[in-house]
Amino acid sequence: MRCDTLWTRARLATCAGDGLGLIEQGCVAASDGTIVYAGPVADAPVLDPVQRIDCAGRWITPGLIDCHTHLVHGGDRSHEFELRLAGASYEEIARAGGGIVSTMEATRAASEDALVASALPRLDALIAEGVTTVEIKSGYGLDTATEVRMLRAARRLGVERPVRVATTFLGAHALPPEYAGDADGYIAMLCDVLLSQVAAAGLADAVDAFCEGIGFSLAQTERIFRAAAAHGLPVKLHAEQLSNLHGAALAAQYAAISADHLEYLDDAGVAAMARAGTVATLLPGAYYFVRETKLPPIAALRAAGVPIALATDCNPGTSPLTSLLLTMNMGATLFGLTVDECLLGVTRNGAQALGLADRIGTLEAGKACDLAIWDIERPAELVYRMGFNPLHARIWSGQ
Ligand code: DI6
Ligand code: FE
Repeated sequence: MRCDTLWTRARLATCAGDGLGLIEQGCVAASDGTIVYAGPVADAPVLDPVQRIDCAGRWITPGLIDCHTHLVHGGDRSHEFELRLAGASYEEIARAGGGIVSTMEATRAASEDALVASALPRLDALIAEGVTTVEIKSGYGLDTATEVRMLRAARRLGVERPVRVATTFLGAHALPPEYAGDADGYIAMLCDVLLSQVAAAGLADAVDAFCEGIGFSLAQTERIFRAAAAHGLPVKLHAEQLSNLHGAALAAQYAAISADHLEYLDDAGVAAMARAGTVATLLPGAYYFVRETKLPPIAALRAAGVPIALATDCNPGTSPLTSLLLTMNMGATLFGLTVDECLLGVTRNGAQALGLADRIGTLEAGKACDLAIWDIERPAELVYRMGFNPLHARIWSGQ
């Protein structure tokens, strides 16, 4: 079989089938950016590659997937970090006009070029650790012009760098000051005006909302979900992060691809997610940064067979984190996830959380050739180390 590139003498964590799908003597072959073979050398068809790359026993995993970020935004919130160090809580700061609304002001003041320029170093940090797909949400504009500008900036990041960008419309992230006291009016504007514009311009791959006491109610979230469905867009949800509003169960009812955070998720929510095939995206960076103490119900999620994804939640308020490797370490250390769960959380299950399970997330024929090649002896090292990057090479779409 003729192919563009053959990576030989590799050890593979295919992340397909059971567990990590480990193969000691493996190879990967790709043509036109797509994997044509990934598996044991012994079972490989006769391959006639244009280019042959000797991996000298290094490990290959699927390119990593960060399935929940707020990478595009203006400004930072290091000042609020200092206030929190002095004892203020995240919710107190939010209610006092800080929080998401302060980032909204900085984002509204930034041009599209400025948004791209400020996001690039964060994106580059992720890429440097083998990330090949990143989800990016809007939600710091909270008006038509800025939400659209954020999504355009997110799309442009996928042109400026060799990375796949999945965009998510998060207009329902916080109530902008213009709509103070009229959350329903804001939701109506999102559903009737802004979402139509975003959908018509092809700027969003999914729709998200912040269902929370300091965010939007269950009823308001449901209106967003209905509008998303009318535009044929899949939904996901920030649910049960600070309290239990039963958002995950509502999301499951709307066949959400993921429900995210989930510290306060209850058994009924777990069962609803299991029935709907909704991925649980856990965000240990936010848990750590706001010093949350309530753990997501890991044992119940496992028992119900809910797929678990892990992501950075990179955002200026609750998770200024740009390392998916450290996220895995936190998933293991703070949440008690196994090495296999952490690695599947940033590969196969991350892909499912984006509705992209048919294209990325595993090393299998037919998937995009997104690879991370690591200087490690065992896959567990990717989860075990803190602040160390063993990436040897990163391949995106075969390049
Ligand atoms: N939950 C979060 O942790 C972030 N957004 C959300 O809905 C926080 C965003 C911020 O504080 O800027
Ligand atoms: Fe988030």
